[in-house]
Amino acid sequence: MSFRTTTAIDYVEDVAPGSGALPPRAWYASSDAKSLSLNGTWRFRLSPTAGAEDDSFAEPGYDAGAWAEVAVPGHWVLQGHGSPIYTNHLYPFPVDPPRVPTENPTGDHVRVFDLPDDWPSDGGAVLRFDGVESCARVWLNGTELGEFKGSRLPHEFAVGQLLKPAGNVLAVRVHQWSAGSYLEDQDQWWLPGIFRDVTLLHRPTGSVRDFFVHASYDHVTGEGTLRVDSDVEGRVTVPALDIDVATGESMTVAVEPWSAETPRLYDGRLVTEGESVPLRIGFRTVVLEDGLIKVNGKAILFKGVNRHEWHPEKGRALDLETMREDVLLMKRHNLNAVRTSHYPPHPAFLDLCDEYGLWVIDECDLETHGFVEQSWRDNPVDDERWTPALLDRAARMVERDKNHPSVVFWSLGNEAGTGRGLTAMAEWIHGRDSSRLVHYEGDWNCRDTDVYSRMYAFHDEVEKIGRKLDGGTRKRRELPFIQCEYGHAMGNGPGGLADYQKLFESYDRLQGGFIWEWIDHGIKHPELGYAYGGDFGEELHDGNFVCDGLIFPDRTPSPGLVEYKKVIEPVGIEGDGADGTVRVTNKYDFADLSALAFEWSYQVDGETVEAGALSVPALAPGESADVKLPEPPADARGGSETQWTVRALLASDTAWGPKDHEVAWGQFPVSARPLPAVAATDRPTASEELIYLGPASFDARTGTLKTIGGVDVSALRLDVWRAPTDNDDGAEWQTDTRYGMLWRKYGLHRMQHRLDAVELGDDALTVRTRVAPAAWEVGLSTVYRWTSDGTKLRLTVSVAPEGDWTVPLPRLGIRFALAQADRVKWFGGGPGEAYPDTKSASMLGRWHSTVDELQTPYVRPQENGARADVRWMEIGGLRIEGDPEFWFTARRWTTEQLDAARHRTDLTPGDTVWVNLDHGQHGIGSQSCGPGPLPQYFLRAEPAEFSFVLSEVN
Ligand code: IPT
Repeated sequence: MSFRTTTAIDYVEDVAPGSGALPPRAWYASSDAKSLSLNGTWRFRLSPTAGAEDDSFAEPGYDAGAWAEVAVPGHWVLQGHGSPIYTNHLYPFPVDPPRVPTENPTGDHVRVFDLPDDWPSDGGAVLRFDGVESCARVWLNGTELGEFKGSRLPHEFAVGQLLKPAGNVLAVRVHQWSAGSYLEDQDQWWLPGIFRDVTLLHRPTGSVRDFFVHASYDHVTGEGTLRVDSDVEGRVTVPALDIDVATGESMTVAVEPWSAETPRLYDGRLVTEGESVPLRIGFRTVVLEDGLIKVNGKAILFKGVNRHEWHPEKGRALDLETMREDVLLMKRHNLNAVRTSHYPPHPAFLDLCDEYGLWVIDECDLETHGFVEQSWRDNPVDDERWTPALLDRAARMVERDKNHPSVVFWSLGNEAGTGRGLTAMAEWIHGRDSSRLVHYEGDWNCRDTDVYSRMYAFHDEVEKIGRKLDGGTRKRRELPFIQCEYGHAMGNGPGGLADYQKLFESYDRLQGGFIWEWIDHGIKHPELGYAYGGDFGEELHDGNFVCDGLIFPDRTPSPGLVEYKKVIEPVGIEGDGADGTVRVTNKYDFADLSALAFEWSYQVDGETVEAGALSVPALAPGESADVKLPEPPADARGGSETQWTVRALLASDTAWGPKDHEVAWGQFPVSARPLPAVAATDRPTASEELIYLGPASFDARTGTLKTIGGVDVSALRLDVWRAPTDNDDGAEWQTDTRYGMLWRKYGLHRMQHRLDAVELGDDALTVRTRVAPAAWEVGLSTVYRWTSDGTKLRLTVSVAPEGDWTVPLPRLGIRFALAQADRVKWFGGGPGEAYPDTKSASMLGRWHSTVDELQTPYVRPQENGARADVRWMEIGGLRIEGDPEFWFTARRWTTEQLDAARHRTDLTPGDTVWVNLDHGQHGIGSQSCGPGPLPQYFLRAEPAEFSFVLSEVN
């Protein structure tokens, strides 16, 4: 017997978007119509299936007093009811569209509310949901209003006729899984709940319903044209422009245009018979012209990031201050663009983008990535039954967000393959809004789009595209190129950003890109620090692939953001120390340099001896000037390393940054560093147990260093291992070699040190060893040669690879343990972490820190915290000078412990400090989703020799 019953829950698996809701419209705040926020504490009951409970809870009089409580906006799984699930692209349920599992966590929500005393009795009212995941059915005072899907899109219901002055019962049934889930397969946590605002809006008679602000800019005449279309007639005023016109009528006046760099907004008003609505108007024109994306007549360069909405405790329920924090952090780090991956954000975020100035690619709430596993068979975007749902989603995005000047592109969605549904969306969007361009990455033929967009294309391919040698369809060949995702910021990295930026700045067709992604989606966890995939016992999960942001879950910038800020800085500062000039280039697209103040400083051995203001002309975009630096300070000591530093700072407070905030900088050497020299005048002597040389003692049997003066040093030896980064490990689908895996295979984490000889010579102690892994023929013949002038100790390490090395080395240097150390001082790159392909932001100078502060707390622990180009450092009573410069890391745990740790809390600091002094580090790359390190950043197993001069600090 086989049958299927038709039940009241069929809507859950219906491909239709829903029923009962009002048509979509612009999201705006009225100046005079009342509204009532229904955010707050709601009664909550969780059921295991969609039909476990009947709908009697929606009846007035139902007593939900014994139910639990949840905060709205919020996700119930982050409030103690059930658990979050993280998958990247795999559906966490069987793929059988549009069916969903019987086990379908369902949250019944009830809120009882009174109308405020001054709530008008005339007109109507609308109940608005800004976001509910993934499917909701709604009742007010026992009357069903309808049901909807489209988690990150607004839905409104007309409710005026149902409202009572007091005791209104709003009941919402939310299902975690629905047909809509098939359209929402974004790489993020699955988090059911009413996670955005719920608001009751009074709609006075004669109020505005929907309106469309058309505000274009003619860069030839300098005039803007404004027309506000409204489905309820009224007048439009903009006092600063003397505009007072009827809706539907155009007016052209001289204006200052809006751009992300100069976000000029004009306050205006739309007044209808029943309502007054504030407008914030930005005049700008976006076109595709000469194969380029142009705004106000100029080609723009995106320096962008993909932003998911994330808060470590609240998930995707963000408050305004968190959104503002994101925007301010972006502006302060020189970003100019956001792709709202992969759904329209909370609408207030777009207000902030208008206000502070960010180009926005507004992306529709659509992704069907899991169908890739079946070669896209049954993909909803190529199945006409789903097209109404796709068009509904497109309309809800466009109508909601159409009045934001910051939005320059509509994106159809992400990773959904190709299909007729996408084409239908693009056609509808182009028809509805011809003032913006359409983006979608998934179709490399660009059938429906106005830009050729790719993700994670390697540098060489990007260059080929820049040179227009990539072929492709005729249409594609005429389109500009962006990387909607690149620079995968998972863990330590991404590397290679500067190399991308060089390409973007060299070829007109390349109009920049968007780093993946803004923030680590770690969930605050009492035992783990931050939880990631698998930490909630998920049956399927993708681990820490969800922690791949430029900022940590608590919004502290990670080194990747600091690097990106430097790479995309809007002012080029290149100097020539020898002739004392600096070439300043304005890399903005619209702004001149008048908002910036320039400053020069002169460093001797990393210490600033003199500084002053540098007068730089207010260069127009694209212009350069050679500016003469002052005479170098007369008292600059001879025989030292000297350099210039030139910085561009905010000349005064701006909306997003204080006066003196650093925007860009450059450094250039004047005289080179004298290398440390130690005369080998001391002769090693031996007792039964110890060998003595200068200030040091060694174990007589093994030749291992024991003390330098009063400082105990132990376990000093060659080290090639680093705790693999996410980028070292690479993603399993990567086709090119993943060295993190091979390093482990070849045993670089378990190298054995064979002692071959301890030789006491006239002027040196020489220790000969062979460092090699069990099971393999490869090895590193390693000689430690110690000399001294009686006060200082010099170690020269010579390394000669043996056998057939097919992998680069993770690192090459020495490591040792200090029984005690805390404060660290150095002259070299800083203040933050750097690796060969992530060191643009490493500034040469004198820095200090503590061992604890040197650590970069990646959510999944891994190699971190190296400082680059170090001339000398002091730690634990030792002074170490490098010949040549070196890298260092220092930690209160071993590399092996770091490697074994899965969460921050697995690392327990000990007193012993492990110091690595490296001659080389392998590049970082972006192979967790993208290219590995470029060849020039490889640390190849090659013969090497490097020295350190060690002495006790007095
Ligand atoms: C790409 C996705 O668009 C994005 O959502 C995210 O998953 C990112 O990768 C990796 O973190 S898809 C990529 C696997 C080609």
